[in-house]
Amino acid sequence: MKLKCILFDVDGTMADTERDGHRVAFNLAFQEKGIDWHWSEELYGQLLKVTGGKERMDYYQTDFLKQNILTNEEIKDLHAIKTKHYIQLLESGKIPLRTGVKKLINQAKAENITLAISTTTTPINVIALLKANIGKQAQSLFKVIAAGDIVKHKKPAPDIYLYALEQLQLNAEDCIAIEDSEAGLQSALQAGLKTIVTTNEYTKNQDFTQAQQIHSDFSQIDTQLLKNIIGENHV
Ligand code: XBP
Ligand code: MG
Repeated sequence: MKLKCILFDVDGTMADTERDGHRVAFNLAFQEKGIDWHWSEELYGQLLKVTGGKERMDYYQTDFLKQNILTNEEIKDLHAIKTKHYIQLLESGKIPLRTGVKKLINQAKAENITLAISTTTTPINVIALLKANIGKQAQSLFKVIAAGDIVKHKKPAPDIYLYALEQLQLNAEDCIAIEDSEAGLQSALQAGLKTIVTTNEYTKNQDFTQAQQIHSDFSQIDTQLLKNIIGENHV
C-alpha cells in the first residue's frame, strides 16, 4: 500500500474552531436577530452532538426548548448571519491552525501526497480559515474540498468522505483520515478509511476505540506515522 491522500476534517482537527469561533458566531447572530438564545460553553458542548449549524439550531429548539419557534427558512437566514460573523472572526486572525497542521501540510506536499478536506462546515468557512492562516493560495493546496450541504447526510454518515473519495478517484485503502470527534470517526470508518483522531476539550472523552491512533497533540502526526498505518514501506 502507498499513502496517496490525507483527508483532513476541519473543525476541531485543523483548528480549535468551536468554542471561541462557531459558538461565538451563533451567539452574535442570535443577538443581531433579537433572539433571546445564548449558547454557553457547556451547553454548546452538548449541542455539538449534532453536526451542521442549521441542524444544531433546530436540535436546540426541538430537544432543549421543546418548541418550534423558527421555521426552516428562518433557520437558514439565521445561519447565513452566523456564517458572516464566523468569517469575520476568522479574518480577524482570532482562530489559528493547531500546532503541527501546517508542518504536516508542507511535509505531504514535499512528498507528493495529495491533500483533501472532508468537513460538515460551510464551504466558505473552510476557505476563510485557510486564507487567514496560510494565505490567499491556500485553497489550491487541497485537491478536493468536500464541505457542508454538498451531501444530504452529514457526519456520522459516510457521505462526505465517500463524496471526497469519488472526486479524488482514489480507493479508501490508499488514504487516511484525520478527525477529532466520534461522529467524524464513524463517518470516515464507514467510508472505509483508516482514521487517526486528534482530540480537543470538547471531544477528549468520546469513544475513539476504533481509531488507529489518538493524539491530543496534533504535532505528533507526521507523514511517516501515517505511512506506517497504511502499511507503506512494509515489505
Ligand atoms: C463541525 C460541524 C460544523 C460546525 C459549524 O464540522 O459540525 O457544523 O460545528 O459549521 P467538522 P456550520 O468537524 O466536520 O469540520 O455552522 O457551517 O455547519
Ligand atoms: Mg471535527
